[in-house]
Amino acid sequence: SGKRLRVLVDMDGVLADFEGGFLNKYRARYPEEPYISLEDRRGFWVSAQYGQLRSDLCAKAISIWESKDFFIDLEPLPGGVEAVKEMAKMDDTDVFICTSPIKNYRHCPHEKYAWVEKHLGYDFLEQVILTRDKTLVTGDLLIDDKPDILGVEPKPTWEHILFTACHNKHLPVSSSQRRLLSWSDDWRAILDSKRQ
Ligand code: DGP
Repeated sequence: SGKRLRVLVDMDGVLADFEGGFLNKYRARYPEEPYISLEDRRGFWVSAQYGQLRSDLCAKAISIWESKDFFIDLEPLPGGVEAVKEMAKMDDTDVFICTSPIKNYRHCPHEKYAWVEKHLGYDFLEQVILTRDKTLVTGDLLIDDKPDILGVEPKPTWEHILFTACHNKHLPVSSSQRRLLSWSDDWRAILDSKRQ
């Protein structure tokens, strides 16, 4: 038995359905405006693709996730909450939720904690890391749907596992990068591959 394994799990797009929640609320609020189906999503930044569709739609997109109740209302992605709970019970394993809040802090940080309490329980609040720079957090694995995770630390300790999402599924994965296709994929094997 070696040292403990530390797993960092992203929230939006990995545990919480940011893309689905965004599209539903955008279409409800702006029923007459064009939208981008999840099938047609490309690129991590939702506002960038809406801005390409029509320049004023960038601000309309942003208005959705800056609204009260956007983050707390996000549905869990299939199997994510169950996987994180199972991981946390494994021997020699520490799980943290590592998530970047939006800079408009009126609702987002509060609702991210509330979401974790609602879906994972009060005690899991101990495991929450809010940071805009994930390269500063040490861990063995970072499961995240963002293709490029950059920050001030050029050599982060974690291996980034790219979690498949509507916006990244067409991207060629660099030979060195591993993917988790969904929570039905073999996340246990990925954890085991990092154990000493
Ligand atoms: P993370 O998944 O932890 O890297 O957090 C990124 C956050 O940014 C998440 O809440 C999704 C959100 N997001 C998605 N698209 C955009 C965008 O175009 N602009 C901004 N400001 N945030 C976005």
